[in-house]
Amino acid sequence: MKELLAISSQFALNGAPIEVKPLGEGFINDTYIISTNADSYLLQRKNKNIFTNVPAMMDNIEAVCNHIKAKVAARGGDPMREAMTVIPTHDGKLYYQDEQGEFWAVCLYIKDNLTYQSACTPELAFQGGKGIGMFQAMVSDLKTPLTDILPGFHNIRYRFQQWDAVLAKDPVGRKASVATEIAWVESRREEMLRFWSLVEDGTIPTRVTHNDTKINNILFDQNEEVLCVIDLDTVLNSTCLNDFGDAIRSYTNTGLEDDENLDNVTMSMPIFEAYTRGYLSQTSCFLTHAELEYLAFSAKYITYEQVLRFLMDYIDGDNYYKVKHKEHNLQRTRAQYKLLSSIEEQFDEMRSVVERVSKEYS
Ligand code: GN1
Ligand code: MG
Repeated sequence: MKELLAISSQFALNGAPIEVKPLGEGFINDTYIISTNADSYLLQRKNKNIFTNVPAMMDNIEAVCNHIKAKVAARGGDPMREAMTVIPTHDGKLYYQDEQGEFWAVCLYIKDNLTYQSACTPELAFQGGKGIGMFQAMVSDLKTPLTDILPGFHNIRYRFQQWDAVLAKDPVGRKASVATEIAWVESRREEMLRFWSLVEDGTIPTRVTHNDTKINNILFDQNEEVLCVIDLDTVLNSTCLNDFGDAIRSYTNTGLEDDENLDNVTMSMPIFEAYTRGYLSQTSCFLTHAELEYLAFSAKYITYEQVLRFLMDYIDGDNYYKVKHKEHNLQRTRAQYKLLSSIEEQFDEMRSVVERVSKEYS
């Protein structure tokens, strides 16, 4: 606590820090809430193994925040509540590096918000879709070039390079025990690469995107309407489809991301339809025909990618994601595969929903 208070006081807060408490359960960073007698702030230790260029990451975040603030102000909204605010250090840096070489960053805590771990109602899913749609629309004319701080993040060709290397090495001898799960990944390799080649050849455009659109990365207001999109660590140039697909992976799951009971896990069609409606209400004006054509497929793609990433980390000996027990990454793999199977079963209907809803907005 004393150390965290000392770190907090490096930043230009309104008032002196009184208390610092842990918050949330992110898989990557460590997050705390700082209280002063005037305001509250989020303090994060950025995971430097994953984010190898924190200064560039913070520049990306700052550029996106400022751009969104200007848009919110122009439409008469409250830029301090509807956009994130990065708090610099006293010497004007967007991060603080401590003596151990750890990187810390602070942003304003937006009070009176609601957050959810799952989309319990179609209304909430609609709001979430609207939130990411608005985010993409607002950043669509961002002129500041973003640094690619996570090369290949949602690029399956790159993920296969990592995958092939980890399997060849089999560093902790787990490979033989997960032959069934490895076959799930391998049997879909070509299908996923075919899709990604459309991004590589420009058929599907690249835009400024969020890249981590889980429901808990959106703040809702007291009326359960979208307030602000948070966790901008992964803002990158990628395809809008990845944002849509990752949201569907998170919102439509009737179980948990790591559910032990696979019977709990299915893709909920009413939630899919509501999210799609919210998302397209903001984006149908700029999405291309090719993007709409592959919107439903993106849910398959990102869920598949997540199966691969969890399984790869399991085989690699749990180096990337924080785990709560030895088999956690395998449990996550199986739950995400169950979700993928449910998406595959309902895929034709998902495509029809996208077609129907996009006509409503055209
Ligand atoms: C990670 O830490 P968190 O929950 O914001 C990950 C996402 C994964 C997600 C799985 C930088 O996000 O890509 O989809 O876990 N972020 C990074 O829940 O790898
Ligand atoms: Mg994140």
